[in-house]
Amino acid sequence: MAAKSPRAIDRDGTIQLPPTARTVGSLKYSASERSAIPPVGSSRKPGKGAASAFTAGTPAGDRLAAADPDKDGIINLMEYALNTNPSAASASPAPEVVTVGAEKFLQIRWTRPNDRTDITTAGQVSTDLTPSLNWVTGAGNVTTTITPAGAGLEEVIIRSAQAIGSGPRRFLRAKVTQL
Ligand SMILES: [Ca+2]
Repeated sequence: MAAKSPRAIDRDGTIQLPPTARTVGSLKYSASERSAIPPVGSSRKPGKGAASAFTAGTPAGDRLAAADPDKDGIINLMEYALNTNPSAASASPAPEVVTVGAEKFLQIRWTRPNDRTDITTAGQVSTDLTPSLNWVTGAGNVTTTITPAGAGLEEVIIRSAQAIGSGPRRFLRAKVTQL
């Protein structure tokens, strides 16, 4: 396995995937290895649903934002952002190609509870996968829209602003930052 350097990405989790016109590539996660990040998804406010997203008895170390106790490659912070179960291996949202007018765009889309006010979620694009060096944001590059999606839910859509086939290969990812 090629050595990548998730260490360059601090205090965040990412999803990144190759944007080709023909395929929807596998999702890749890179994550902070920092261990001082406080747990996420483990102490929701009263009345906001489950007290913990973790299986009872999960050690404190496995509840840290950067931990991955179910070893599915998705750190807890991203599990929280994606609304997947941090205690059971989960599938990540499949990348999609969406048609807008006559053009096609790469996007990532998922639905989650609308109470994720303790994180930010933002799309980024890059022409390569050099960690943290070439990832860019901005409406001219990528859009991130979060809209209501029914009772207590919201839909996150991260979409490349570059139509497929209209420029160089680009990678797309969701960056989640704990506030
Ligand atoms: Ca995990």
